[in-house]
Amino acid sequence: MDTSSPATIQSLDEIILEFYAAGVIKLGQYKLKSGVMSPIYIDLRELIGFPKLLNTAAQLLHNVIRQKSSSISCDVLCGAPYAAVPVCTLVTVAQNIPMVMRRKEVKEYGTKKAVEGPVKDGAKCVIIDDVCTSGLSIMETATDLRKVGLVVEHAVILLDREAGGPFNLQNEGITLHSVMTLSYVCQTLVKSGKLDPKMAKQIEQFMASQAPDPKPQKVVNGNGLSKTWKQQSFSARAEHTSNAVAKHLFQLMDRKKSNLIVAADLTSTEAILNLADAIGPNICAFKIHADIIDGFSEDFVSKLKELSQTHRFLIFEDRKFSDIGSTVARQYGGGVFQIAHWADMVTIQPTPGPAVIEGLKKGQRSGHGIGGALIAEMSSKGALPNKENVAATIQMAHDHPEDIMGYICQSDIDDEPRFVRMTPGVHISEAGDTLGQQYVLPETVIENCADAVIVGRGITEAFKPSEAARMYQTRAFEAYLKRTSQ
Ligand code: S5P
Repeated sequence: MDTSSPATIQSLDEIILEFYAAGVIKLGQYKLKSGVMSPIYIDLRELIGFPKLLNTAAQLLHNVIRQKSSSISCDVLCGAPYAAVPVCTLVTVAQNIPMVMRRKEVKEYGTKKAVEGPVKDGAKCVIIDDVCTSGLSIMETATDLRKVGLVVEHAVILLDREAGGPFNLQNEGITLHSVMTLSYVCQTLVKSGKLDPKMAKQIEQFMASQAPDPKPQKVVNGNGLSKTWKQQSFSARAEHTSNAVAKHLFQLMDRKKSNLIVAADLTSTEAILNLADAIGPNICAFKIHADIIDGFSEDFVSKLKELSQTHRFLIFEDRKFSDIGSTVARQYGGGVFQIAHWADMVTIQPTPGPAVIEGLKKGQRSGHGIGGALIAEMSSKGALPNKENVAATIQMAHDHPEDIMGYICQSDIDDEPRFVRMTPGVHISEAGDTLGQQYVLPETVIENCADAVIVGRGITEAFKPSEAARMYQTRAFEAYLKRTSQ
């Protein structure tokens, strides 16, 4: 948010109050695109009734592009349809930069173009939008712009609703720049007496339920001693990590009250998408094996990504990368699956040594690092136990904190709070399968070594998967709460 000088803060406050008076900022109960009811609504379409305010909004956006000109290179602008088109037109005039228009509905006649205007292959296009919630609308626009050859790396918006938009977009290679945040708008309205503090609290709670909250927590016991990683809350540990994926996952687990990762080891795209939609609200991450899916396609990926944004879960590809750097760079960044384009997290076998991480970095396509989960210990019967290998795996994680977000493990292997521990081989029946899988109860693994449980057939083969997911979610999260209260 751009509040770099007191003069800017002052004028921004005044502008917010003018927006409020004009009905651009509304308080009440409004349905968002996601279907969620929100106690506050920002509707930039109202601005066209107030030319002076429309111009002010354009100037605010223009200032962000100008101030960040060293990082935002821009050959052409695109206002996200349709609310941002008028304001974008004013920015193109102020900046003297051409503009393209994206059509939401492609015409059945004429040129049938989805993007109108001066489209040059490789030209850098900056998206202008009013508000960002999860980033879905900006992504839809970016997808169409990219299809015609434009390069989209930045989006500039008026208001960030702080519901994970910047993270989701970074994941797609787009950096989001906002003029103001929803919390700042609320603070300004409370300060000026326009918003009742009780209502502000309600909005704050609504936002907390929607978005990650990076509030730091002190990490000491009542006796002043440092807490072990197991005693610390997810939100406190989010503060200890510089890894964007680990941070996001810790915050998501805290907000969604879910430390359940589902292993969706199904082979039909339809079954996988149905499962993701049914249990999306109960999970923090959705793990797949792309190479067992029949008919894996770009369309499947885009549907899964849409569900991940609607239900707020991360996509986890269990590829278990295990080769020399140059090979994994290709396996990750290209080939049939194009994993780097859609996976928030991937599993990595440490056996090739640090070269495997360097290779993945080379194949990287997103802006938030590879989200690597190092396989430290496996759940299968007879898995090769080797103390030295585990120690070397921990060292690899410590040497690459920007790219390694956590471990797949079966025991308490490390004291460092910044990594997310994920444990598979979890089921409410501890019988195991006929091919070497061994199971432990969710409570046991959370108490012993895990932050998140990975559950596959316990959910996918349940009579009612959504009920099973709810049950695993409750049991795993309650075990985490019990552990952190000790
Ligand atoms: O050690 C491991 C590591 C992994 S990632 N043991 C595992 O079982 N996994 C994965 O977790 C495995 O590939 C599968 O996708 C999931 C466990 O599935 P379930 O049906 O046995 O719960």
